[in-house]
Amino acid sequence: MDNENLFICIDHVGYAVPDLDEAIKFHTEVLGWRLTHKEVNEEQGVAEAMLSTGDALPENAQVQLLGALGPDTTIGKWIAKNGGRGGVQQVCYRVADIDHVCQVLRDRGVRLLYDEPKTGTAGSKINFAHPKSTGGILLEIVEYAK
Ligand code: MC0
Repeated sequence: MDNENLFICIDHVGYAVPDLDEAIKFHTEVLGWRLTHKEVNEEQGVAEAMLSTGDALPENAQVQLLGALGPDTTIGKWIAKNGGRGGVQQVCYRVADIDHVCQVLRDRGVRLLYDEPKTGTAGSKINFAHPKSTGGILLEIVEYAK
């Protein structure tokens, strides 16, 4: 098997949170993370916040807080299944070329959720590997907007 480096780094760990404002407050005021970005992604059903320890383009892994836009969204259902509590919902790997990486993973038997990447944080391209094909972890793959 070709052992090229598919992933640049862990981009972020995504936490599902029942209350986004409360989670931002805890992560900034208690844990000392810095809020760098907030947006609503209707397609994914989330209001999200990115937290960093670095500047502009993050060199260190970030924390992503994911609040549900409603009970029937992915995050809403995940929290309900988790007894109303938040928790680690995903780990995200950063890549340079998402089409290439997704094709390599498909060829190796990994189940990608989307045929084509969708839009993620700050105009990035994203896809997900289903937890049933990764040993139980929901893996997001992100290519930053140029
Ligand atoms: C479900 N399962 C998980 C899981 N979600 N395992 C690990 N991590 C998770 N997050 C497992 C369940 O335990 C169950 O296993 C099986 O998968 C089916 O669960 P389900 O509750 O029926 O869930 P589904 O099938 O409705 O949804 C799972 C699926 C979904 C991965 C398809 O979460 C999805 O579409 N995720 C990708 C999109 C996403 O996460 N969007 C929100 C973040 P058992 O063994 O009980 O059968 S948006 C985002 O992250 C963007 C903004 C960004 O970063 O740019």
